[in-house]
Amino acid sequence: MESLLESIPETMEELLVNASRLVKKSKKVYAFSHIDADGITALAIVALMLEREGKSFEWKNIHQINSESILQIEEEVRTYNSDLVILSDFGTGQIDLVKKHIVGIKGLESVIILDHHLPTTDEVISEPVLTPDSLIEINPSQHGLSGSYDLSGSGTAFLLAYFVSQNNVDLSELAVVGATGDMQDYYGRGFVGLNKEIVELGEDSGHLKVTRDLTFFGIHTRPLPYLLQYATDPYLPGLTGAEEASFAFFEDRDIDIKSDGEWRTWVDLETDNKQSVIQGIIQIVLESYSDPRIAQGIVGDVIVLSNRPPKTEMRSAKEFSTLLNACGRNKRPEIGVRLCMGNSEAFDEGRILLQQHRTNLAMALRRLETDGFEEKPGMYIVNDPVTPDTIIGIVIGMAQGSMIIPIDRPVIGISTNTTDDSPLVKLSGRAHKSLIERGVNLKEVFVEVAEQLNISYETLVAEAGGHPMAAGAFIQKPQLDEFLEITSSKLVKYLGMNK
Ligand SMILES: [Mn+2]
Repeated sequence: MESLLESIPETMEELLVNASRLVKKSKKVYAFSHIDADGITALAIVALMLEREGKSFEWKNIHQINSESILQIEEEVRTYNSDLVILSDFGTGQIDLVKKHIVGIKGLESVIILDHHLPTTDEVISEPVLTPDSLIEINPSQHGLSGSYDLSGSGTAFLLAYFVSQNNVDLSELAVVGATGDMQDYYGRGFVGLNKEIVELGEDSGHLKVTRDLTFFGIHTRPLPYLLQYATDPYLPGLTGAEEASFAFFEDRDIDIKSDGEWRTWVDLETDNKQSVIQGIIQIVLESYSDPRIAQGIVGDVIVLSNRPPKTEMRSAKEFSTLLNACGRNKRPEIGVRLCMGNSEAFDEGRILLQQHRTNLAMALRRLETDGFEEKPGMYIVNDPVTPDTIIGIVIGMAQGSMIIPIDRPVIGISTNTTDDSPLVKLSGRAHKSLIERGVNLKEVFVEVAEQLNISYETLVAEAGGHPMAAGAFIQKPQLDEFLEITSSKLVKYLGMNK
């Protein structure tokens, strides 16, 4: 606990102290958050904090804050007559909209932003606001920390909850689930920075356990053969997608895949069986990949939520975050928030959504395998009018993870199947970490291209944001081709390509 507090930069701590004072003083709070696993857990943390403080509050997930949705937020805040608004996992990149539409609403005393995304423009100096309390923005990236691996949106929300009361220490679970969903442990193996401090706090208070185990998805829930058949990180040549081979793999090693007629999962295996499976997998990986680090990544830190029911998705940080993403991607993020808050009916509904989500992903991948992708200078393009904008990013990420699309260039997915029949086209970009190491920053590219177009058309034609390895943009249809052209020429420069 002390080391967590010591690791928070002083300037950020000041803001947290101030924000927790505003939370305690508030009477009616409206909390808004993003729809992915990080946004959902952030909102659940905020809602549980408010509930425990005995506040009246409302909450809502928003797909994203833009010039349209801000009007809806404004309307809700006015109608509810709240004195405090909390925005989590977004807000920094949209701070001008927040200032223009939310700050200063009659009766509203303060707005607290809990975000970890980088600001969209370089000018971080904000013009003076009405009173010092009217807008507090808490974002690790403004205090010398990284919002990509030191702290997520849910982590920032957790810090506020923890400053409000140390009884909220159990919410460290949700913070770690959110950070996992945001792939904050992707840059290396395991968590670093404040994320690591939060994991340790969760361990010390008996809510989390970090074990060294197989890092594959589904070790708590998937029947053994399907653990291999559906493995995509990494793709296992000969096993991924191969049902018979995946069954034979266990047979060859004399490992029962069922006990008393029930499927066994990875966590049911005895240590020596686990070791023989891991050896077999490592052998396949070493034979198929030139990079030995891929084999090293097969075993790593796996976070177990020790107080959650065994053999459910809630037992592991990785599966829990996937369950929440499934809720968000199926346009039911509120189910995710409720299940985080302990509602068991919501948990059952969430599992159904997860099943649907898997079916949607599998279908989208199959379409991609059949229809293929386009090759452009500096990038690959997936143009799929069927795949919804909410999952296009995951699909292109999985396509690269499972080698359907090569990883030597960023891949950009185009989706016209947008939420609410919006006239905008959604672009989703993914860059493999080897490209990030070479200096590729997709978020920067998208934001620069959007700004360039907005200036040249003298109106808002594109909005962009995200992270170096995973970025997104919304674009007016007529400007789509131009956006892609400029992006392509910028990426060619980044990659040092001459074609
Ligand atoms: Mn996030």
